[in-house]
Amino acid sequence: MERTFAIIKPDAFAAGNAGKILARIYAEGFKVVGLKKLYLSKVEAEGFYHVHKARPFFGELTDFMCSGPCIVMVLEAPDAIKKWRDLMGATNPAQAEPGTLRKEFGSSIGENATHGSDAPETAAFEIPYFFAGLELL
Ligand code: FUP
Repeated sequence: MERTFAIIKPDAFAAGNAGKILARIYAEGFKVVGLKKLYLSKVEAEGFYHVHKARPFFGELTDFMCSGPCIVMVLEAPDAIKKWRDLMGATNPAQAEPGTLRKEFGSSIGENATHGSDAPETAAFEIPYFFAGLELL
């Protein structure tokens, strides 16, 4: 079993798509180990995306992530990191495969509906950024 960190981003939450995305998560066989709604501050969004600090889109990205509430989750499944990345699809919804969440619910490379850890080291930072061990029993 593996755990990954996932977000239903503010665009998808505001559009009322959280329920549909959760239904896909369950249908694909993930166990939802942790889940909560948050309204990130700018500082919290900047800390989460610190690896992108030098990128030109950092300001826009962090503004977007604190533009409204989101849902943060820990998902568990065999090969969960890759399985969730595959279900999300490409970063840019225009390049995402049909049937993927970003294709269905994303509207641009910035407002792309979902986030997922891209590697075990990333998940190891992202999960405890949002969840205490006691919230993941
Ligand atoms: P991903 O792992 O698919 O979420 O993609 P990245 O880690 O490359 O990027 C993180 C987030 O930055 C994306 F979800 C959206 C945003 N981004 C942009 O806004 N513009 C870009 O050119 C690339 C990424």
